[in-house]
Amino acid sequence: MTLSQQTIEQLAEYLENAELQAHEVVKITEAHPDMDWDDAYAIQAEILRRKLARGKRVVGLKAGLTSRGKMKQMGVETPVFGWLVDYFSVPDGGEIETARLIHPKVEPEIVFVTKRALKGPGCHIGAVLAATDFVMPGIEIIDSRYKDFKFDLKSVIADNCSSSRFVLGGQAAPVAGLDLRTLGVVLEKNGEPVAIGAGAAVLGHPAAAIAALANHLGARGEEIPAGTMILSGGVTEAVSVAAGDNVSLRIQSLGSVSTRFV
Ligand code: OOG
Ligand code: MG
Repeated sequence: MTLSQQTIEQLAEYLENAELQAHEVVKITEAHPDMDWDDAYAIQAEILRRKLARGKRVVGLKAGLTSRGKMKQMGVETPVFGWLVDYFSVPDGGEIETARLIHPKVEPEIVFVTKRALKGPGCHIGAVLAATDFVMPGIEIIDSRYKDFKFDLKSVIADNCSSSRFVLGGQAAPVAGLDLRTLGVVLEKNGEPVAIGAGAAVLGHPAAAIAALANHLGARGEEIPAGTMILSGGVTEAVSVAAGDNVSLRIQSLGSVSTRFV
């Protein structure tokens, strides 16, 4: 850690205000080039502390930057982890108020729900599959608070990995009998396919993203509790959206999910 508690609190307020007021800000590493990863996660945790103090609840976790497409698009190499709170959740087919967001993008995700706790270090895809209750399709709406959606890893971690909204599809599939690597993923905007991929784009196997999250939390003495919903990371690069757009996601064997930007 290189930042004081006071600076961590100031940066958390700066980033949370940008989210709540839907305005973009200069990335925090400009003023704090020496901040480290622990500082970044401490700012992220402080934003969550502020929300919990206002009565918000955590409803899920996420891994991000887990696919080549995403890493290449954002110019970074390492997965990142964040949290999802209650008001991020949008029902399947529901509307998203674009004016409340800055410059939203959508990405197709394979979503896990656990039935047993997962703890690192040493968590692997076998443990993840054994602890998975079911998987579902999910659209994540990311909305970096940084100018032009450009950032470095520490800045994006502090900004809770651009988290903004998510939409879950209603069909819950058990993982037994599914090969998550070869599941086809088609993201459509206004009826046109705009991003196409398969599960293996996410770290070779989407369960590896969940194992990486368990190992990240394990290094901090924490675990993924039973019954946790987790976004495993965009399968393809993210696609910009604007008011008027309809977005739907189809994942082979997992059904579909959609949302509208108004
Ligand atoms: C960071 C968040 C990435 C994913 O699935 O890769 C993410 C970003 O690209 O803004 O949620
Ligand atoms: Mg994502």
